[in-house]
Formats: sequence, C-alpha cells, structure tokens
Amino acid sequence: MTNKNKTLGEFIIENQTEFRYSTGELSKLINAIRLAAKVVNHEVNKAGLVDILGTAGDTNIQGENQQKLDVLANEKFIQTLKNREIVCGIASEEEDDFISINSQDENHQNKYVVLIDPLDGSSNIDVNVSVGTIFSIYRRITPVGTPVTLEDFLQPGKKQVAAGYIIYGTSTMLVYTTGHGVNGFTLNPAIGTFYLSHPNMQFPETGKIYSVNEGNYIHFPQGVKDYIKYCQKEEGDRPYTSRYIGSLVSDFHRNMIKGGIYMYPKSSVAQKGKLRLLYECNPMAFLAEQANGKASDGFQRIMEIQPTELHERVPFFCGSKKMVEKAEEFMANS
Ligand code: P6P
Repeated sequence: MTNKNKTLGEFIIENQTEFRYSTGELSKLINAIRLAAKVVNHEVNKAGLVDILGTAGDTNIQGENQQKLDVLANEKFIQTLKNREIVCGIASEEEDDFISINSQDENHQNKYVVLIDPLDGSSNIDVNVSVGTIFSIYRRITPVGTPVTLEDFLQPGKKQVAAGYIIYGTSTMLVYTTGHGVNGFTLNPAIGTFYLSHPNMQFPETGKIYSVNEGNYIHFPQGVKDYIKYCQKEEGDRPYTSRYIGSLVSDFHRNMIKGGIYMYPKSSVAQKGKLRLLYECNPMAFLAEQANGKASDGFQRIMEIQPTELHERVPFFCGSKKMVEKAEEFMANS
C-alpha cells in the first residue's frame, strides 16, 4: 500500500514490531490517544456553538484560569487512558498531583506512564485560534505490581518511548514519534479516520522564521536580545520573519514544516521561563530531535535535564538545528 492512503491504524500495526518492547501495549496506547483526540476534536470544533467557552471558574496549579475546554480535554484523555488498562499512571498540567491507575486485576501490571498537556494554548480557545494536546510516554521504572511513584514521572526526556501532539487547526492532525522518525496523520472528520499525510517529517536545517513573544523583550537575558537583533538585521538571508501564534503546538508545527526557531526564554519576570519540562518541552524536544531539529534550554539539551518536580518550568529553544545553535552561541557569549 502506498503511504498516501495509509490509515493511522494500519501504520501502527505495520510499525509496532519496530518498537523493541512491542507487546502491542504501545500500539494500544497510541490507539487510546487517537480515540481521545477524536473526542476532544469534536468538542473543540463546536466550542463556539455550545456553552463551553470561557473559564470553568477554577484555576489550575499553574495559577492559570482553567478554560472549560481544558477541563473537558483533561477529563476525556484521563478517562480514555484509564479505561484501556495499559497505563499505570498519568500526570497532567491540569492535575496538581499524578494519578495512580489500578488495573482491574488490582496488581498494577501496566508498564507505561503518560504525561499530558490536555489543551495547550487554551487562552486562544475563545478567539478561535489553533490549540493542541501534547503527550509524553515513558515505561515505569518502579517495579511492576506496585503503585507508581513520583519517580516514574521524573525521568529525563531521553527516556521517553513515545511523544506527540494533536493540533486542532484548519485541519486536525496527530503527529508522533516512537523513536523512529516523526509522522503526521490528518483526520478526515467525515469518517473519523486519521490518514498518513506527512510521512517522515523533518525540520529544514535552517529557516527564516523566529517565534518569540517580543512583548517580553526588555525582560530577556542579553543573549536573547542579541539573537533577536541578529534575526532582524539586514544581512545575508536576514531579516527573518517573526511569527508567534501563542500556541506552542501551532508554532512548532509551522516551524517544522517551513523551518524556524521557537523560543520561550527565561526572563526577569519568569526566572525559569513559562513552559513545563515534563509535558511540553520534553515531548516537543523528542519530536524535534527525531525530525533532525534541536531543543535546548539555551545551554544544554532539554532531554538531558533531570526533572525534580512534576510541574517544573525550563527555558525552551527549539527548531531548526542551525538556528538553535546560533541562538545558543549568543547565549554563551552574553
Ligand atoms: P505567552 C500557551 O499558554 C503556552 O503554554 C504555549 O502554548 C505558548 O507558546 C505560550 O504559552 C504563550 O505564552 O506568555 O507568550 O502568552
């Protein structure tokens, strides 16, 4: 069968032998995420029509207003993953602590933990701008047969076995990796099937787009200021174009296709930046590296960082390898 009309289901079956732990569990896990993505997509696409816009009246551990769709997406992913008895634990941006899942037989035989940002960029929901779900999957490290502990979630990104995102944009796409490259699947909403539309996605080695919230410019470290001025300078293939959607998944996806760099640096008002290491930076870093790109905190590889807290934040520079390296050069020289 040619790639062009392969479904996600067929792709998973064809490639599950590639995955060295493959007992079909990871395939079942990706399938569970596929189902949850369709359910959330349905809600996101009609958000403007039913009363689920606006905030749920609560704030999450990040101190951010929880949008109703945040809460719904969180519930749908947790419920879908729980029901399939593949996962022994879940951590979510919307949950203060991790969730331990006892399988039906109550002896914790499941091997995987999943970390999710159920609806990233949710502040864009009410203005009809693309949002996304980000997921990161690890094998547990504490003994099977025991309840998961925080240790199972605080693993460096290089230990991920799979990662990906769903982007609810002009079309809905599921983009993921299991360590054998990055593949993108587009949902045909008429029949609820994801088709392989972007096989073997790769970051162009360099690009002309830089994505950063320049409203924070005066608070940035000198190295970031110098890199932004470099991007804007009339020289060689510059000035670059500034594109910033305010939705990590959307900026990342565009930059992976066209070439570019996304930055969320630390600043005098956000000492560690804003993005969370475990369920935003690590999964996007895994995808970036699998797509021949790069992801760092400005100095070190994101996936080498040893996490210490579930919701910890790190500065994030991610995208075309040569652009990230140039930004790191300015950071090192400042
Ligand atoms: P700012 C969304 O809240 C998010 O986590 C990313 O998706 C996005 O890139 C960033 O924060 C936007 O943050 O401070 O520029 O509005």
